[in-house]
Amino acid sequence: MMRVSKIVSVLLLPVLISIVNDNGVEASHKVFKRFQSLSAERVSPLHRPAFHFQPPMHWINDPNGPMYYKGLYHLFYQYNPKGSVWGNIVWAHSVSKDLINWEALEPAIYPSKWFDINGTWSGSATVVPGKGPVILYTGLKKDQTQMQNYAIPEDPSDPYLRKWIKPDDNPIAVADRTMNRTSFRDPTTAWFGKDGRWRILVGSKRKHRGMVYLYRSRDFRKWVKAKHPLHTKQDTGMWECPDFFPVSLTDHKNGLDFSYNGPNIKHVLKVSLDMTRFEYYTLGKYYTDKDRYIPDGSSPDGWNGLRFDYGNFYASKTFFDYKNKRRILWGWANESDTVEDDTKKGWAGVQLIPRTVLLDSSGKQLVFWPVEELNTLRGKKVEIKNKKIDYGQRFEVQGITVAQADVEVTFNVGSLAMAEPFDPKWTNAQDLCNMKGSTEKGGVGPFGLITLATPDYEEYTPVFFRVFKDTATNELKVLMCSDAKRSSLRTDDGTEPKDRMYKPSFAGFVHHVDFADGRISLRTLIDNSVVESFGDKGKVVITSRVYPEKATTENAHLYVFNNGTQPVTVESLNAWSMNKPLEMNEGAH
Ligand code: DQQ
Repeated sequence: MMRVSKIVSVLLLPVLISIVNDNGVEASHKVFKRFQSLSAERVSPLHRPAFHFQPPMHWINDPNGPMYYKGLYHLFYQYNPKGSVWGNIVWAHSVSKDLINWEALEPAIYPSKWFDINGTWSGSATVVPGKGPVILYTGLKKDQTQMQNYAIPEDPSDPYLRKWIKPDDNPIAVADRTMNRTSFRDPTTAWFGKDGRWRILVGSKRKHRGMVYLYRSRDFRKWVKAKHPLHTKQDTGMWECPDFFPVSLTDHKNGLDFSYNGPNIKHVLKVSLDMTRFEYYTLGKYYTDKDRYIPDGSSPDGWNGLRFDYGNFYASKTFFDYKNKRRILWGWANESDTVEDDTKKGWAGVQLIPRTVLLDSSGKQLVFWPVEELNTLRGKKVEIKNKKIDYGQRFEVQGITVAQADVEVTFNVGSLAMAEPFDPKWTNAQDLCNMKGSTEKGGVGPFGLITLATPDYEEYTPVFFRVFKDTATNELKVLMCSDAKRSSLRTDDGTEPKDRMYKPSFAGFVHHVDFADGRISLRTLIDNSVVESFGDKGKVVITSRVYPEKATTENAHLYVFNNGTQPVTVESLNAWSMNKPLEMNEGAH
């Protein structure tokens, strides 16, 4: 409870204040009316990512309705065609053959009917056998009531799915009197039950209790709310963008379709918490006969739960890639600079690199990894082998474009005997990272990468591990940090906290590290203002958004460091300059 109140007071107050916007409607984004339709005059290249997905200009948020259909990957996303803050939201639409090179099409869904005239918000796609794709999305009517609608392609034989129709029997789900009509949104992809009925979840809350309502349908048109929500949790607030899917306990290579219901599986329920702007997930058992989901208790069901990403990552959504039998996760990273910066830049928001999702061999958490297609963008390579780093030492990685790079390192810590004692009071990884940082001397660690740095550390974003040992249980506690505290010389120049650049010390505990022969790995994708890191083969992922003033493009440096007394060896480091996708950012919206 300590933690919740702390989050609420320090971090969330501005968010909470903005939850009720000037219409008195509960929305999930800060509303800056003044900037909403201020079209960008120019698009600033400074800090603009090169290989992450972005439209040519303006604001983006949630990924919507990702799917694979007739040889193409489709990505829709919440987009403001008129400005670089949230507002005027449409479903922009892009397609790709490889998840890396994208072609922009016309927006697929935009406000046009009484049931969505005030907003076409997030949703999902389902490829219905024999019928083709169906999109379910949230529409807002004039009085801001949120309702669920469906849209179908005008021509399902067109792999591009350019035109979408909203049939007249919409909406398919409206809030009844027991429900909160302005907190009822973001339908999931549907799954098919053995009883011949489709099922979806819709996010909501009642008072402070977050929940996902379950709906069932035989024909994908008439949907009936189940008597009980699939799952609820007190004091978690609005559950946005739920996602619910199976993972295999035995197959650690392939993903499973949403409807898969064989033996040896667990289910994942992920929700995006509007109050904290973080997501969490639980693993659990889905009882199909009763349509109940019970988390298995291996991680907290609430604020302190496991996360897909411990950094700037929200409103994520997975889909099943029928072509390669993978489950792929898309997530949105907002900017961490100010609203004024975004209107000046002319753009805001990126989609992070799509990640495969699998159950870890421990069965207690998920693991994530950038889709292998990303490797096609790798250019010039540098390789370093067996380099020992003593306490207080660092070495520089040179010869590649370090502000736009993919870096894979395997560290060997040798002995763990020097691990610092862990204080059981340190329950919050982010607080611990903020307290210890990357410079305070440790035992085993801190060691890792220093990205987007100036040589004198005026600016730097370190990504690192620090190993502790709980002396009571002998258990190792491995902290992973991506610390933006010193990422930019830009001080908090706003007059009010809400205008300040956000420079958090994001962190997570890496569970179930086996330190095989002392090894632990780190992969970091650096893309000008994105630092996206995968620790211990994807057990903890952290994304930071950073805006250095000096450590930009060719003035940026990359180092490997160790500030622990235990020497650490870089067994191997492979780093590549990353090319820009050929077809990124083309086409008009
Ligand atoms: N963004 C959408 C909502 C969703 C929120 C509106 C999450 O549907 O709840 O743009 O970022």
